Amino acid sequence: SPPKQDRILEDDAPIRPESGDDDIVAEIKSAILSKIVLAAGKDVKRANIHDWYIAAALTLRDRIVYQWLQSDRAAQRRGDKRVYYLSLEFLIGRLLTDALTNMSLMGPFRTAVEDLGIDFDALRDAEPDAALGNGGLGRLAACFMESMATLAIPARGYGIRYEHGLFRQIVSDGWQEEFPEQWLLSGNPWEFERGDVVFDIQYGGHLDRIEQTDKPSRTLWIPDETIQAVAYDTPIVGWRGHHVNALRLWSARAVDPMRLDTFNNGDHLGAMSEMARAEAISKFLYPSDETPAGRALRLRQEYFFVSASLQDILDRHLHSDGDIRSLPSHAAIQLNDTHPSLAVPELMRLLVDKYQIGWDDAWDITTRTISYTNHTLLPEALETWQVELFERMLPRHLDIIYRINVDHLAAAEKHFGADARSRASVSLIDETGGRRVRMGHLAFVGSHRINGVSAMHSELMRETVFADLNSLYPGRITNKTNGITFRRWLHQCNPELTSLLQDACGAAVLDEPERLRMLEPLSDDRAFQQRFQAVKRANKIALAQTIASQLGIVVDPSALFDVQIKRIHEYKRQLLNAIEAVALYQAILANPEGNWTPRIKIFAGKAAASYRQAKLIIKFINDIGNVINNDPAIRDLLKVVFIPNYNVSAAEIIVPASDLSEQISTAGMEASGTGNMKLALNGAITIGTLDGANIEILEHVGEENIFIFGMKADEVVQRRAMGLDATGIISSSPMLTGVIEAIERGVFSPDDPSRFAPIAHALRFLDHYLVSADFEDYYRAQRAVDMKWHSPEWARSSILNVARMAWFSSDRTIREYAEDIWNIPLT
Ligand code: B1N
Repeated sequence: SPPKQDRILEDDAPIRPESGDDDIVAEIKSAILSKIVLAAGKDVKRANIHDWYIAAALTLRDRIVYQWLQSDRAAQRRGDKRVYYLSLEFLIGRLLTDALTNMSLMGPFRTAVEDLGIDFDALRDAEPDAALGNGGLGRLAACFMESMATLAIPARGYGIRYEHGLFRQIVSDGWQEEFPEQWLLSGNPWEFERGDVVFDIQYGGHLDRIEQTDKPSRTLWIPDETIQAVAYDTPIVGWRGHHVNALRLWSARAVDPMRLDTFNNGDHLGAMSEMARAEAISKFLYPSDETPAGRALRLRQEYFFVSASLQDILDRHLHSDGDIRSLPSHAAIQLNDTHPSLAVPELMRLLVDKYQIGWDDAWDITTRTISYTNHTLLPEALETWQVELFERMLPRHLDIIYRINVDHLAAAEKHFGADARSRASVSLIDETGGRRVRMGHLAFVGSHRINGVSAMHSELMRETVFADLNSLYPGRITNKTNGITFRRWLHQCNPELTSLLQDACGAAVLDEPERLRMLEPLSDDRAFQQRFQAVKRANKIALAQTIASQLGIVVDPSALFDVQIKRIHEYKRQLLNAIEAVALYQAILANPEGNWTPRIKIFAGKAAASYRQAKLIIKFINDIGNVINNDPAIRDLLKVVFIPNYNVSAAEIIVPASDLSEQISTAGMEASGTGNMKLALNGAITIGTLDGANIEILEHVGEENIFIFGMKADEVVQRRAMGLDATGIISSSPMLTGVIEAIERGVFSPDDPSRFAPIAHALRFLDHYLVSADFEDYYRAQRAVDMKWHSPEWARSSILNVARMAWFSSDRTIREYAEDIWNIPLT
């Protein structure tokens, strides 16, 4: 039973209703049963697995809420500085197991559920993934939310409550097909709708200039469209359940649900058109990952969530402090990439237009509050918006951006002198070929800190895209290498390994990952190696079962599981991996008696719906798999498997079962990568290029425990300058020649021999991603993998990877943000 009302109101209210550990299982059981009846409105006998999941989630949520309110009250009382993490994406996955682990209730809940005759795993699987993100950027935001809660940093995530998350991928005849995702269809037990937290968001219209005697003129924005943002809060529980933060997601709705006059005139659909236009804003996640999503609706989404969040932040600050000018001491606003860059002009607008603060003071408040994380330097992914579109949708913001640019360009002129090139390169407006607002520049200029996500990436920021801005504002760029939460990516997804690690390093390893170092002396210990390998094998058997049931493909768990799981993108080079499979296939056919290492090449990932070449690569992987897997001459020495609909829950099964981690992006193109960290933490050995965080993984695990190949970032730049033609490279590689010719002959597409002509053409003449150029060295590195697989060195390296990954915890990353960017002291 809940505590008495008056206790709840007190600041030192108990964490949750007191109860002895003995009756906790009984208490959970009875709570779940009453939720079935009272929340689902059903007889227990008639409850289906989904009802059981909802009842379990609500039971757990009740316990979290007490802790949540307590965390908030404590932060409020202390007047703590808060972090506001603005992100267009949060790739959360399932929450039940996350919250259970962190609340230390996994055991009692499992027992309670099974006592009630319900299969706990089925109940867990009844929860849909919250897939409100595309890939690494969105998952990083989710890991950061968990780490901030773990470190008891008062923080709130802000984003959009998309009704449909990332599309569901179906692979049909080898082709990707996209279907809408429906995570909210049967309700979301985690969230609280805040009917009282609603903000008006305005668009369009025009500006009026008001001249004032003895004061500077004022600008009045008269918008012509208003919609509303409604808050939904989801609690995010930190490790050990001590601290809980909120993820606040905004949903869009029309001010009026319909126009009654239109309806009464018989135009029933027309009457609801405004509602449809408003609701469209939070309808879909843009399925773009480092590909341009240049649509007006995307800009509407960006402003929608930025404006709602900033109004909310300022309201809350004024409510608790009373002085708008003290904002920078109480709030740190972190922009996750440029998607929330409008925070810069929006904060200025609110300070200047609404709170009547002078421009210079407002600018000082803004830049001391905001900071910006850059996640990509790919030119095609750098966000810009046409000035005309901006002017139509957000005229006041464009006006403010121009005004910011005036002061900024004056500073640039002082710094660079009359150099027109530098001036043009730092301007907030790109004037080359149609005027466009540069969102990265806007975020940079409006921030006190700008960070990259790996050491090399941050260095490249200073040297390339932001070189001139860096010279104008030296010292603003800093590095914060990404991390991952070990709670989800080790404790939860790999419980067997976790308990082995607790045996070896002590139970405290759960709280102090540095203790993983204690594995080092055990890495040569034969008995320990065997226990370690037994865990891996069990995880591989589980994955093999998934593959068999989903795809009808039988894979041998004793083969090497070679895994590439991430968005499909040319720069990530799934194609390099796939053509290596073809080369290996041909080599096995040519020498069937060779000492081959049985391998399962496992791919998973989604391609942006509009990205043709990436979708063709998916078809290619599936088609080569069809040929190779069904060729009796191969005798199961090689299999190629594409697991459809990759998402967080699929990763949680694949990661613990991986032997080899493919991190093979063209050097200089992957800002960091975080899958590389998840796989290494679970004992997979990396084969990779010197790119992103791979470089830091190399530094930590040591060169004998990783396979590095390929051109380095500066060599990539030089090679491209020589042209993209790979004819010379191909003619000096009989193996690559054989692969390309087989593709061109239609060996893998007998039903349509020219299907993969665009792939062969790119390999020959448009080798922008250096797939052909890196092929030979990659093949060599793969054969070194084969050699090592057969020696005890494999287990040793695998253990040493786990032992040396502690630094990649997102707790470490968040501590660095707190110290260098947010100025939040940690105890
Ligand atoms: O962000 C991750 C990094 O680990 C990856 O290396 C990086 O590729 C990824 C536009 C992006 N960069 N940019 C995006 C996502 C969506 C979109 O619409 C760009 N994603 C990354 C975390 O730092």
